[in-house]
Order: sequence, then C-alpha cells, then structure tokens
Amino acid sequence: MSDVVFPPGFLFGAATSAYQIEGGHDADGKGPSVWDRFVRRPGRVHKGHTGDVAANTYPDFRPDVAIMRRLGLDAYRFSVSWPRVLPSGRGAVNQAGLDYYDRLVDALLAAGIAPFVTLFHWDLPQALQDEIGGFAGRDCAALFADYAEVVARRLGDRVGHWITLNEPWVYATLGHLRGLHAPGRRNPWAFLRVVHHQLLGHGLAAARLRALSPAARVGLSLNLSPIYPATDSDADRAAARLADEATNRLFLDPLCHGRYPAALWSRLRPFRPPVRPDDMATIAAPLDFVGVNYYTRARVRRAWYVPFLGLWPDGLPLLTGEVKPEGEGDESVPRYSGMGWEVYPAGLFELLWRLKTEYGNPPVYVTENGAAYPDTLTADGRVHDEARRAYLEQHLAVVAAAARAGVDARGYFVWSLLDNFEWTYGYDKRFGLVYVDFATQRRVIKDSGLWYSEFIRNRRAG
Ligand code: IFM
Repeated sequence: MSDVVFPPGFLFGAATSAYQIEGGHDADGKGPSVWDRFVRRPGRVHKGHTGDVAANTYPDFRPDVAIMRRLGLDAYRFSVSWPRVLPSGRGAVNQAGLDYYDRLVDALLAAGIAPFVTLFHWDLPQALQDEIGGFAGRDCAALFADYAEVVARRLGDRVGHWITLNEPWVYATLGHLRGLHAPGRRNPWAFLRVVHHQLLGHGLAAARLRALSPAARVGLSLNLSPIYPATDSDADRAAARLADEATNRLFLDPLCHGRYPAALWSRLRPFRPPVRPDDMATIAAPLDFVGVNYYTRARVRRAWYVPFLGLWPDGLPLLTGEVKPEGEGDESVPRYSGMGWEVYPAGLFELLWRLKTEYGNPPVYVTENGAAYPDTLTADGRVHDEARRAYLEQHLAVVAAAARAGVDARGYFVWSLLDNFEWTYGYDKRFGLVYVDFATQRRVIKDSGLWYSEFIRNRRAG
C-alpha cells in the first residue's frame, strides 16, 4: 500500500454519532430524542438494547481523544445531539449540553484533530415529533436552521466543516416509510415530506452557517450506493433505474440540479409534498462538499411490492427486490460483511466518478466507510480483525485511484472510531477501529485500528 498516493492535504479520520456513542441520555438537562422513545418500544431493537449508556463518551471523552491522537487521525467526525442542546427542540438552550461539545472541540484541536460536526444524525427531539410531526412538518426545517445557528454561535469560531444532515434517505425511508427506525412511521405522505423538509432544513441551515462564519465549509452526508439490475431483462433494468432515483438521485438531483428526479416524481404524484416556489433554490445553493457514506452496492429486480394497503405504485422497488449476487469478486476478504452487505470496493469508484461526471465534480469527503464483523477479544488481548483491515485497505486504494483520475477527493473517515449502538441491531454489530467492552467500557484498539494508524503515518512520511 505504500504506492497508494493521496492528494496533498487529504484528511484521514474516523466518524461516530451522538446517539450511538454518548450515553448520558437524560444527563444534565438533555431532552429525549425520537430514538430514546423508539428503543423502548418492545421488539424494535435487538434484545431491547438502548443508547442510554452506549460507549459512554458523554461523561468523559478524553480517553477517546487520546486514542484518536494515538491513531494519528487528522480529523474526527461526530454529531451534536439536538435535544442535548435544545431539550424541547427549540427555545431554551441547555448550556450544559452545549458546553460538552465546546470542550470536545477544544480537546480535539489541542490534539491536532480537525472537528467535522454533523448537526443531525437522526436523534430528533421527541418534543418536535410530538408537536409538529418532526420533519414531516414544514416548520421543522426552519427550527433545524435555528438549532444550527445556536450550535454555530458557540462552536463556529473553531469548527471549519459542517455536515448538516446524515443520510436523509435513511431517516426518511427507514423512519417514515418502513417503520424500522425512529420514529417508526409507515406513511408514504410523511416519507416524502420528510425528504423535502430535511433538504429544505439543510438549505436554510447552510445559509445560516455561512452567514455566521463565512469561512465555514458546509455539506451533508448521503448514503449512496450503485444500483445494478439483477438480470439483463428490461424489467430489472427499469427497476434499477427507478431504485437509483429513489435512493441516490432523490437527494443528489435536488441538491445539485435543483429538481427531483422526473420519473420517480411523476410516479409518486399522489404522495408528493407541497413544494413552494423558492424551496428548490434554497436546497440547491452550492455545496462546499458532498459527504459520501459508502458500504456496498445493491442489485434489484422488478418487485410487485404493495406494503401499505395497496398505497404504493406498482413496481416501486425501493430495494425490496434486492438480491445477492453470487460467484464474483476478490475472495481475499469475505464476500459479505457481518451486516450481510456485499464487499464491493469498485462501487465506491463508480460513485465518486459519477459525482465528477454528472454532478459537477464537487469536493468530496468519504464521510463513512467500514464494515461490521463479529469481533472477539482473544487471549492475547487483541482483536484480529483481518477482514476489516482488508476492507479498509481496498476502499482506501479506490479513493486514491479516484483522486488520481480527477475526482476532487479531500478526505476519508472510517465508520466507526468505536464499536457502538448499531440502531436496530443494538450492540450486536461492531464497526469500530476500537473494540468496546460494553460491560466495563474498556477500549482495545483492533488490528485494523493499528493498521490504519500505520497507514496514516506512512502517508505522512511519504
Ligand atoms: O451506524 C450507521 C451510521 O449511523 C449511519 N451510516 C451507516 C452506519 C452503519 O450501518
């Protein structure tokens, strides 16, 4: 890997999110989030796990900052918990909550690590869900911008990079269409409103952040995935095109071209949200960077899927017709990660190339990439996670190759720094570079973490 070269100034980092690591779910005046509520609904999360304690970074983040320093990270992407800062989602600010992030930013800077701050990683204040239906309510977009301003007024003098939203597709689709994530709704009208209002919230917040800190770099993180037809049939190819519109283009097109993808939008006519005249211009204000969260590709086939009492238009696949390809690929790493996701590094190249050729070659950070595997702490006190190491090595090589081919790649963040609460999978899935013993909160840097650290050091030396 010593021949893998990145552009000057390229940042190597790792990422986490508030609900997945912080714990302190009701500490120091924090309000409940939709996830605090959702995890308490029977049967929603593996073994009833919650993020009440998680990796317990709220009481003391210093040991983890020391680990980041030891790893040699250039940057750390974390999220701010909206209800920790604004317990009711608006109005009175919880200074203790804001202080926590203020101290964290200072500690990172003192360790030479650049903070990348995500403002919304799905932990919406429950109060806003109760009062206005969360992002299904248009007012949520403006309230999000107000919240962004509160955070930026405190941290904006030291934070250079802001990520407004994390994976708005997941929040809208899993949270409001499929009911698998908080707030657990299954309503196609709410789903499309949540799509539009998140995007609008992004646009309003971005404008506010830029007004407060003209040097701020503002972007958002999208979960993108190349989508292939399962077979060569016309039906499967059409399904793949539609699934691409329902996932990748549903966000990239409005953000970069100021319009929703035409075929999907026409098919979804009965469910469309009201779009006001200025909305698309607000949403499409130029991004300073696009954050790409990449894990795998998808293959889809035509599926006649009617989950909502017949409400869905025929054939809308939404990845429900997903199939697993067989018999291809590099066998030096397991074909599927512990999430059952195909390991397919070439898909990352394809996405980055697409951003260059179809979306104006914006600066790109890979804001998440990684894999869960069933790690164990062995008798030698280590975690030998060769599969994760190989996964990271292959994907990093792809990013370097894309940069050489002219993609404006600026950085790469492993998901995740720490093992953490993996949403409906609870603590059953481990993504970390650092193993967390959730009973004792002991940390052990996995072999992949040691390798990443060495990899970063070699890049600096080279
Ligand atoms: O853990 C999640 C993260 O919160 C968002 N992106 C995908 C990760 C792995 O599932």
